[in-house]
Amino acid sequence: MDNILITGGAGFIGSTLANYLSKENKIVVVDDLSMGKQENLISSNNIKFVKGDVADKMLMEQLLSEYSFAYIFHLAAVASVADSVERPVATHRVNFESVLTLLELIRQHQPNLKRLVFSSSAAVYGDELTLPKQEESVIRPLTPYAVDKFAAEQYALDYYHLYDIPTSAVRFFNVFGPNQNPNSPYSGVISILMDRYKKQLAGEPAVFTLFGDGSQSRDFVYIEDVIQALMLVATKEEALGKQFNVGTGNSTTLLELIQAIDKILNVKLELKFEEERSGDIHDSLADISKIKTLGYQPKFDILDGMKCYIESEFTD
Ligand code: NAD
Ligand code: UD2
Repeated sequence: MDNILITGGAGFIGSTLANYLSKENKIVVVDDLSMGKQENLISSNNIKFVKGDVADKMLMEQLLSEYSFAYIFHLAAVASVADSVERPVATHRVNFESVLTLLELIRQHQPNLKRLVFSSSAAVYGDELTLPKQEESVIRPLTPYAVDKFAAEQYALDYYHLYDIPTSAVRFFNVFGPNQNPNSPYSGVISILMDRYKKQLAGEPAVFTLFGDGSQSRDFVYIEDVIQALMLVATKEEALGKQFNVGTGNSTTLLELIQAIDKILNVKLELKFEEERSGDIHDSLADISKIKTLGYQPKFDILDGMKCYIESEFTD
C-alpha cells in the first residue's frame, strides 16, 4: 500500500480520486472545506482527513515530515476564476504560493516521492482563438487564476528539470460529474444545470440563467475519464516534467447540452437569457494527442457522461 497525499481532496475531483485510490492505498486528504465537503469522501479506514489550509507551511511541513508519500496530487485551489478577480491576493496565496511551498517541502522531506501531479487549467490559453488547443499553443492567461495556474505549473515542471523532483501537470478542460458543488454562481455549468433539473422534477421553481445565446461551446470531460488521465500522468515515465491537456477532443454547445438533457429527462427546462458574461470565452476545445501517447482514451462522450451523472443523482 502506498501513502498518497491529495490536497483539495474533499472537493469534486479530489474526493472522486481519493475514494477511488483508497481501495488499495492509504490516503491523506488536506482540505479547508471552503468548497469541498467531508461527506464527499466515503468512510474508509484508508482515508485520513485533515481539515486545514494548504498554504499553511507549518501544517504542510508537519505532514510531509510525518509521512513518506509515493504520490501527491495537488488539487487544492480557489477554483473560481471570478473569485480570483475579486480577491487576487488571497487567491494567489492558495493558487500559487502553496505550490512553491509544497515543492520546497518535497525537496527537503520526500526523497521517495514517485510523482507530484499539479492540476492546471485550460484557462492558461486565454482568449486566443485558434482551436483545438495544443499544449504548445499560445498561452494568454487573462485572470489572476490563469496567471497563477500557469506560473505554478511551470514551477512544478521546472523542479523536475532543475532538481529532479518527479513532477507532471494536467490542464483540465470542463470537468463534470457527481459531487461538483453547484452552490456558487461560478460553479461548473453542468452542476448548476443538474441542480435546476432536480428542482424542476421535484416541482420546485427552477429557472436556468443562460449567459449569451447558448452557442458557446466547451470540451466537457466526464470525471471517470479525468481519473483515468490522472492515473496515467502519475505513473508513466514519459509524463515526467511535462504538462497534458485533459479533455475529450470534442465540444458541445450549451444549447445542444440542454436539449440533450431535456430529452433524457423528458422535461423542458425553463431558460432565462442574459447578457454574455464579461471575459467569457466563446469556444474551448482540447487537442488530446499528447495525453493519448500515454494510453489515454476517453470512454465517455457528453451523452454517456450525462447519463451516468443523471443516474447517480437520481438514485441517491
Ligand atoms: P473544487 O472546488 O471542488 O476542489 C478544490 C478543493 O480545494 C475544495 O474542496 C476546496 O475546499 C479546497 N481548497 C480551497 N482552498 C483551500 C486551501 N487554502 N487549503 C485547503 N484546501 C483548499 O474544484 P475541482 O473542480 O475539484 O478542482 C480541482 C482542481 O482542478 C483545482 O485546482 C481547479 O483549479 C482545477 N481545475 C478544475 C476544473 C474543472 O472543470 N472542475 C477545470 C480546470 C482546473
Ligand atoms: C472553466 C473553469 C474555469 C477555467 C476555464 C478555462 C469551471 C467551473 N470553470 O470556465 O476554472 O478553468 O474553464 O477556460 O470549471 N454559464 C451559463 N449559466 C450559468 C453558468 C455558466 O450560461 O449559470 C455559461 C458560462 O457563461 C460559460 C459556460 O456556461 O459560457 C461554461 O461556464 P463554466 O463556468 O462552467 O466554465 P468556463 O468554461 O467558463
